[in-house]
Amino acid sequence: MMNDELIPAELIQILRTARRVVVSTGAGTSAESGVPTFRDAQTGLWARYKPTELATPAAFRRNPRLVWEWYAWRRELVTKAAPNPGHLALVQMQALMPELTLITQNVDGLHQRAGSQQVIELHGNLTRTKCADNGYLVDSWPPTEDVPPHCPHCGGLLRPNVVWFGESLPEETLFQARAAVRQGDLFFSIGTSSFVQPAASLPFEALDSGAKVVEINPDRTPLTAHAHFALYGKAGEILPTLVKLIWS
Ligand code: BV8
Repeated sequence: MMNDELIPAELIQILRTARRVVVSTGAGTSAESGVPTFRDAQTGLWARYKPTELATPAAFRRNPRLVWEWYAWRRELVTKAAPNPGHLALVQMQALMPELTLITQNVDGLHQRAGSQQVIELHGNLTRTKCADNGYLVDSWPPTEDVPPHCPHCGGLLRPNVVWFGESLPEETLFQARAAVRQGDLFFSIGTSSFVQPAASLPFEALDSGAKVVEINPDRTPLTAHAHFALYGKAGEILPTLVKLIWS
């Protein structure tokens, strides 16, 4: 918990009266679960690769085995990770504010494991696998030595069900996120460096719609100067404090 004085009373008042809250999270929300963010050096084996060089269709075409193994390593890491107090505070907020829409750039599924409902996953989910050729989700395949394994339906290569750099976000997902942002009266940007598009535009669309914007991040980002409130700190500390202050 962080000390209450660091939360402006005006923000508490706004939160108590907000009707439609939109929360948009990035990798920093999972940092306290031990899942490395994109800005941290990828630990160990992956220290020599940049995510933006691995999370692309070209990288998969060039070296499908390397990309598949990178995701297998992340899947393993994520499976062992547990939701942190920040994830759990968002579940409490959604229970207390049924109109709360949770949008995430994260592909780790930790919001759902914490209990959040109707999570809008802008960039997919690395615990789900799809065929690189026909795009169908594949939840099981026969044991094989092949890396990546092959689609049991068409023989194409399997890949993680995530949106790579240079790939468009699923239209319906982005449409849902933008509709929620347009109707929201309060927008939280939590644990994101606010660089990756089109996710990074959502808080600005919220500002254009007249919503109040709150950023939670230990560091400054391109959004900080435009946000109504910038709470400098960790999501796992600030969010539980917010929940306590609003509903105590
Ligand atoms: C697209 C899935 C159309 C894969 C990911 C317009 C302008 C400029 C560039 C572009 C543009 N439009 C498109 C682009 C290109 C590109 C892009 O944005 N590039 C970047 C590098 C500038 N965008 C795309 O390609 C998107 N597609 O626009 O389609 C199109 C089609 C063809 C050609 C062109 C365009 C698709 C983007 C999706 C990529 N997939 N993930 C995978 O995960 O493997 S992105 C991936 O990286 C994450 O999902 C996430 O979105 C992003 C990392 O960002 P963050 O989540 O913010 O994490 P980061 O590590 O950066 O920051 C962590 C933050 O947390 C820090 O600020 C830190 O201070 C803070 N923090 C740390 N600890 C804590 C904390 N905060 C709170 N608490 C803590 N404890």
